[in-house]
Amino acid sequence: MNRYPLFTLLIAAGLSALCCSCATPSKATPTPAPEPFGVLPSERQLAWHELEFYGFLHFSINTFTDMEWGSGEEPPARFNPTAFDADQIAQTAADAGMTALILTCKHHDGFCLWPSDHTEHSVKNSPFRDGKGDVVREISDACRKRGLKFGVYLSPWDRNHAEYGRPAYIDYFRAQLRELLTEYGPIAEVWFDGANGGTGFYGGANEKRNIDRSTYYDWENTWAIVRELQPQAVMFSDVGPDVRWVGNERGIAGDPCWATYTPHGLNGLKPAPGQTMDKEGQNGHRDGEFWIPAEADVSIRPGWFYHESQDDKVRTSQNLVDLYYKSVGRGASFLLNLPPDPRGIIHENDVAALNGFRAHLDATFANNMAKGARLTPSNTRGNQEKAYGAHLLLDGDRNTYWASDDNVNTPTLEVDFGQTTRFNVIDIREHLPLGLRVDQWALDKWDEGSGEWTEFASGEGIGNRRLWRGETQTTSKIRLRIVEAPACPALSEFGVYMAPEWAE
Ligand code: FUL
Repeated sequence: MNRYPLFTLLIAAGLSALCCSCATPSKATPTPAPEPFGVLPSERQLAWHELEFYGFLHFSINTFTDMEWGSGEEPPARFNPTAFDADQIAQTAADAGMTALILTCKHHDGFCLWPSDHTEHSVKNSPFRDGKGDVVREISDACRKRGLKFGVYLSPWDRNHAEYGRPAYIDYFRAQLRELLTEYGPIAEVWFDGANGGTGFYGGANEKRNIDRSTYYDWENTWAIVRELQPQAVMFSDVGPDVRWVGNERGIAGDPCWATYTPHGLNGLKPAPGQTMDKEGQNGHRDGEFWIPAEADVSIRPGWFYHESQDDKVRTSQNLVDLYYKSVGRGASFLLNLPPDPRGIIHENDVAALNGFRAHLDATFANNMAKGARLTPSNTRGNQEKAYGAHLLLDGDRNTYWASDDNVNTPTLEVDFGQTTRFNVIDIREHLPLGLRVDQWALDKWDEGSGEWTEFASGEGIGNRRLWRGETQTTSKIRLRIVEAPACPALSEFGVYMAPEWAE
């Protein structure tokens, strides 16, 4: 039975209604976080998004034979680095600001950089460390020593193996995968190339072996081995399942580059590595069925492997910075290949280009000018400054975010510097656990003369990171406008920077 008289209940109801409608809701009614929108990233993908910029190491017999694709016939004795130094390689990557390294443990020619129990075609039959060496061990250890994550490239295609194209090879491939995933500590990424099938040595058969790319590797069960042994590792291929190819080897993501994607097979076939409409990877799909973000891979030289003839063709620091903005700055990751030379180290010219790249980015991102500014959002979710306020855009924490009320999908954010300010880079990040919530955005600057806002930038999609870089702007305040969004935005970071001029 109700113990309270009716009027008491009415007063209580009135009070709580008042409390809900007043400017500062009571502590008892915190506004819940926005509902997630669309498909969402997994925990392992969220961790991968933080890596942003990392390196590829193409190193194998090709380094010594001046080849890009070895035929598989090369004797292991050809692998003979004269001054292999995993510490120099990993330190070069760390100094460049890379967060991980992915090593070609086995490229298409089948030579293994570790002493696999399942083949003689490996370092154990080379002069390297008198046949007792293990490049995978040395590189993975050197990475870990510096806090770099480690990833493995294991070519599905093997031009050396006699059984390639037949079921026995799949057992071999999987046994190798198990070795790499159990003997070398935590693995951050497993890289499955789409190039597979064709001519090769194949144990002396020297013939062409085509495979059915949809069925031969039985990818679902191959991927299951990675999930079983290294559940935190992401898998890369044309079709994911965790990270997709960006559809070109130029290191350039599409604009926009949605993290959502639906792989489509070629000619109506089931999508599989090497059999996908991979150009679609450049932009992804706004309404994609899966969260499979893009990785933009490119080499610092024309080739993936080292060639002395390319020593004077190393990308410039400026070019590398440009690629950074066109990959990381479009929400993809930047996978830059650094091919060790026949000494077994990263060549001086490559190191010099990386140093210039890093120095430029460090100088650019040293000072976020939004930190000294007054931020005025047009709306703060539930008026809850502490939980959803614009100050959270400046705390460097991806887990906090500025959000607006449900149905307030196009809020604005004014950033008042309090003085005339010059900048040429803007950095915006979405809170990914809540999905891709922004379709269109624009940036305005305040024009003192006319007393009006004028737009200086606009774009489609934000995602993990959206970097705008352009003409230097001079103004005392700017405004971010969310122009179109299917749900209230949740932005985790906002930055305003001045990139230095390049010295001639
Ligand atoms: C391609 C390979 O064929 C190249 O040799 C290189 O490994 C590149 C990263 O992927 O598909």
